[in-house]
Amino acid sequence: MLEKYLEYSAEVLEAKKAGKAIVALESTIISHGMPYPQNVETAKEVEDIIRQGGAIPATIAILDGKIKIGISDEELEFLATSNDIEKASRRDLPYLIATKKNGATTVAATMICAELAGIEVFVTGGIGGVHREAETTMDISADLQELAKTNVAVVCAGAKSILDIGLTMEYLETNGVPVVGYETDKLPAFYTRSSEFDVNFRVDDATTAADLIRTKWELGLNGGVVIANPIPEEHALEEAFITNVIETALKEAKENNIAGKNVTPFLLGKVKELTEGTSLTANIALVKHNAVVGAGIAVKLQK
Ligand code: PSU
Ligand code: MN
Repeated sequence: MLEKYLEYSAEVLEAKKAGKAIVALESTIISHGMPYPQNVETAKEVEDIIRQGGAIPATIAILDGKIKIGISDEELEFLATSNDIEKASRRDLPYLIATKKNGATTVAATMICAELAGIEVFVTGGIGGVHREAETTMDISADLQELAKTNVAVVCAGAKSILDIGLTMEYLETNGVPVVGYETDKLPAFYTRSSEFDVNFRVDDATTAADLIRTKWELGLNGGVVIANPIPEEHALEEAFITNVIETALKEAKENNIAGKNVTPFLLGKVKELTEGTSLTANIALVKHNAVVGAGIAVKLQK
């Protein structure tokens, strides 16, 4: 029944049969997160890092209404250059699939598709969360609800301070989602290695992370685990600089009455524009670092 919706790449299918570790990757970062050609280059490099780490990469996207688990070079190029790719979160999947459209999967949608494909680890840049002033806008990313119920571990560099990071942590706590610092006590804030918030738990190696994830699911405690891995020191941005940029982006979003699924892309686009490439370099570096850590955890989970 489900299988008719899924289409595996040859590499991923072979890995599944052989019982190899597989790591899911999202496509919003390709279609809406980075400019061309850096988006294609980064996606390929990240896939290679995962292979070097002993796992098989599965980039996930919706193409012609099929849930792609692993994509070809041509499909990657298409996702990276076409203007016709919807940002696809949980809500959008049924429509895009039923009407045979294209979609770049968010963290929430990638988690859903990864679970359908039996993939336990997912590597990305940053997760969505509770937006600032959510107490009046009610803007809370569907990523958080997905983390509450879908059994996929998400390796990321924390959450950007376009969000209310404190409220995001509260939401995750309410929903029983452990936020685990990878070699850190502080919650990373994407461009910076730390924030004013502590992680819930710290682990210093892939084995401990994998043990925690496996234990959660064996106990029947459904939902994700956030593995928060700080950006490498040499690529971290200066905190005052990025705070300033984010404040400006938030102000412009408000002035332009941006709402719904456009909020996050608008804010990310503004940050990109205002930082003239330094944020892109940082973004590429942190995703690659997350790939190293994610592959390591996936390999341990498979044992
Ligand atoms: N945060 C980032 N980079 C991103 C996103 C969030 O730092 O690319 C993307 C991810 O795909 C995430 C989505 O799942 O935005 C969240 O969108 P929303 O807030 O509309 O749920
Ligand atoms: Mn939102």
